[in-house]
This record gives sequence, C-alpha cells and structure tokens, in this order.
Amino acid sequence: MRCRKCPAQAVLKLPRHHTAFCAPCLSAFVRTQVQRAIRSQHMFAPTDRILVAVSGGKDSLMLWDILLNLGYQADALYVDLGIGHYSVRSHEKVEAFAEHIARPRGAKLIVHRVTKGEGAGIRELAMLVRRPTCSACGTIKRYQFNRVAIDHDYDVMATGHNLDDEAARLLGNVLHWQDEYLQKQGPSLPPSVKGFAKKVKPLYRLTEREIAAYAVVNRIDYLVEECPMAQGSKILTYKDVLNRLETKSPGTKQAFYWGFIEKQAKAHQSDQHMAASDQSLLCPCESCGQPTTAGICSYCKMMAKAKREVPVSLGQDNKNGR
Ligand code: Q46
Ligand code: ZN
Repeated sequence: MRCRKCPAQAVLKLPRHHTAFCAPCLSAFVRTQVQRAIRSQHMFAPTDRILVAVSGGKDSLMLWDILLNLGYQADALYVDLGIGHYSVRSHEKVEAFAEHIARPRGAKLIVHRVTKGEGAGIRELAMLVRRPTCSACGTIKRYQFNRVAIDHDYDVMATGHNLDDEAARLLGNVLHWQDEYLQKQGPSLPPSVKGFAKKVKPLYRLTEREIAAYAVVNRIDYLVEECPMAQGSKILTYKDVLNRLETKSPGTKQAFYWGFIEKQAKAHQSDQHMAASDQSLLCPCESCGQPTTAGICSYCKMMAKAKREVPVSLGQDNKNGR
C-alpha cells in the first residue's frame, strides 16, 4: 500500500477519507485537521494562551504536542486523582512528556493533587458523598480546570476529546433526549460569563485510531491503560456500537457528529445566543465565586458534604479549591 501524497510506503489506511498515508504525511494530515478545527470553530488566535488538560493518555498528550508543533503557547494542567498505581503511572507519563518535549519548547506543567487540595483521593471522596466515582471526579476536574484557567489568566482551556468521544457522547445524549446537554455539546464553548473559561476540543475531527497512529510515528510515550473506574461505563458501549457501524459503513461517526455541529449552527446556537441564556441563569457561587445556577456550586456542596462526614478538615490547603 502506497501513501496517497508521496511515493513512500503507507503506515495507515483511512477508509473514511478513501486514503492512506506514510508516517510524515500522516503527521501532516493530523496537524492540518487540528488547524482546520481551530480556525473553523474560532477556537483561539496565535497569540492566545492555552491551558491543555492532560491525563497521561494519548489524546491529551498528543493534543499538547500538536499545539506546540503548530507554534501555539500551550501550557498544561494535570489533576492527580489519587487513584493508586494508575495515578502514579499517569503522572510519570505526563512528567516525562513535560521534561523531554514541552519544557524545551518553553511550555510549563501545572499539577493539582486531589489528595492535597481536596484532602482525600477521588474514590474516598466519592464514597464520603455517596456519589458514583466518575460523577465526583467530573465535578472536581471541571472545577479545578476552570479555576486554574481563570486564576492564571489563560484565554482558553483545551481538552483532548476526539471524534470517537464526541460521537459516543452525542449518541448517549440523543438516546436519552438530554436537551440541556445537547445544547451545550460542541467543539467550542464560549466563556459566556465572567468566571467561566472558554472550552475547546481541537481533536474533534480525528479518530482515536488516527491519534494513536500519530503517537506511534512520532514516538511519543503515553499511558495505554484506561482509568480503572472507566470499566463498564456506558460511553464504552456507545463507542463499541459506533465502531461496528463504522466498520460496515466508513464515515458514519464523522457524518453523525459533524452533521450535528452543522445543524446546531443552523439552529442559531451561536456564541451570543448561548452566552445570553447562560447569563440569565448564572450567578457567582456564595462560597467560592465561580459561576453557578444555584446559590452554592456543585463543587462546594460536594466538599461541604464530605467535610460533614469526616470531622477532620478536608481540603484545608484548598480554600476555594486552591
Ligand atoms: S478519570 Fe475520573 Fe474518568 Fe477515571 S474516575 Fe471516572 S471520570 S474514568 S474520564
Ligand atoms: Zn463554589
């Protein structure tokens, strides 16, 4: 199999694009797709400061690498969840990438430890507040990413969600007609109100397979194992269903998600529209000041409940999550 761009041997076949690429042409294709995503969705400008949320997995580390390669000012935030060996290994992968690839290009890594900031690991916290681990984890990660982006004056926060992630999430939202989530699902969410950082997903045009191939050809090491808490999640089932459809009919995931983005744009889900509706609903949390639809935000409610369960003070190093 030959590369469709040059005479070299191809390393990856892409049925949804009816093409195949050698290693250098694959890297160029991946970077072009990211640049196209950034421009078409007005994600950020070349002078903007970007905060990438990294986990040690392939998507977030490749996103950091691609943005640095494209010449953007991209720092990263790693949230150490305190999940035993998994967190130790993921932190090692992030540190190794930062030391060998990011810092030499002038980028920095910020680390937030949940055991220090919130006073216990994510599993222990979730048990204290009697919530599923992933739900407590989502609240803490959203809160800390937003806090760091705002406190450190980043223009935008970027996550490594890819086409597979977004198509699976869309399928879940459609199956349960989650109107509120459907309205807020998109590759570029505006800051809407003071205190909320802009959030973007520059990998939405690329599949997991393409990103994994980029990591291999560029010899970038990442943590292959998934978080142990992810086992049995519905998102994995939706991904499996979509992968089977994709095998039968290449391009299904792309048509499903990109079609949704087009329809969303046509339905006037513009930045201004969303910002106006958010502004009418949000007010500063009475405890920490981050925007919320209730008097006290979900992070502060969760931490207050955890503290009631344990007489010793949880999160004492972490007034307002700091
Ligand atoms: S990290 Fe957190 Fe995921 Fe692990 S505990 Fe669940 S939500 S599975 S993206
Ligand atoms: Zn709060």
